[in-house]
Amino acid sequence: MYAVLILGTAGSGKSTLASRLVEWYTSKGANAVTLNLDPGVTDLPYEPDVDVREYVSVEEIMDRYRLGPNGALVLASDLIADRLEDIQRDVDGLNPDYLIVDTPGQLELFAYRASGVMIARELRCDAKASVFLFDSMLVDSPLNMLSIALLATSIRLRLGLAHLNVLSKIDLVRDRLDEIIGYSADPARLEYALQMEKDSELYMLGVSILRGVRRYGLSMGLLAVSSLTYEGMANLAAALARMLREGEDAEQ
Ligand SMILES: Nc1nc2c(ncn2[C@@H]2O[C@H](COP(=O)(O)OP(=O)(O)O)[C@@H](O)[C@H]2O)c(=O)[nH]1
Ligand SMILES: [Mg+2]
Repeated sequence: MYAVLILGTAGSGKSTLASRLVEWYTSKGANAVTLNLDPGVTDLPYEPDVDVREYVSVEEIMDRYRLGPNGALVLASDLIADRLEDIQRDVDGLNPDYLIVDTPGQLELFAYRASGVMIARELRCDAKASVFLFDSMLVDSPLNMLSIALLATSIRLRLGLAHLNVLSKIDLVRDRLDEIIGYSADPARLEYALQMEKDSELYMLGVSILRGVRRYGLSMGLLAVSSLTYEGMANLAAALARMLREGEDAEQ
């Protein structure tokens, strides 16, 4: 079994892409299943095959620990780490070729607390990879592009997984797509664009960060994908296949 964790800021398109990837693999004849790790989600664009909400209920936690919704969500996210064996048993019972892991809407509740690292390290499978979504709608300036690249790099540092950077919702940014992809493919171009930044302190900060992340954070550029039009899905699947096969070879 290969596991693919979908990560990104709230609303970046994680759940939608998770369901599209499962459709993609299923259409190729593979057994692909979804794992929902968001204990607080109320409407998912797919029916999860394995669901953390069966084990962790935000409402119950609010009652039992007398917490408000935010506190309960934090605790619920932490409690996922204790239910990993249950999740693993459910997943193994389905015997999938691909497990697509949809992570919580609030990235920090997963990636920067116990459950993210636990899933990244302990989930048993042949190889794992993470996909980090750059929300096209948030990449509206060179500095914002850089700040999301920094976040992606931070997540990579935190989870330590093979990592793919993906530009999501490209159907919404047709007119800026070449520019955004150009920045990701050629950090020198991004650095040049940063020079247009009026605030010199931000510019200096931006350039120092860019030099730090360009080697690893943006080294492979951005894969452009739309879950609405399915553009880029074949490229994404191919890049994942390469990465997962390499990961599998490294495990053996
Ligand atoms: N136009 C467009 N909208 C998208 C795409 N992917 C997701 N969305 C929309 O973006 C919103 C957030 O998506 P969702 O998958 O729930 O994001 P999540 O919070 O990261 O799981 C929803 O309204 C989706 O319909 C896409 O590729 N194109
Ligand atoms: Mg979601």
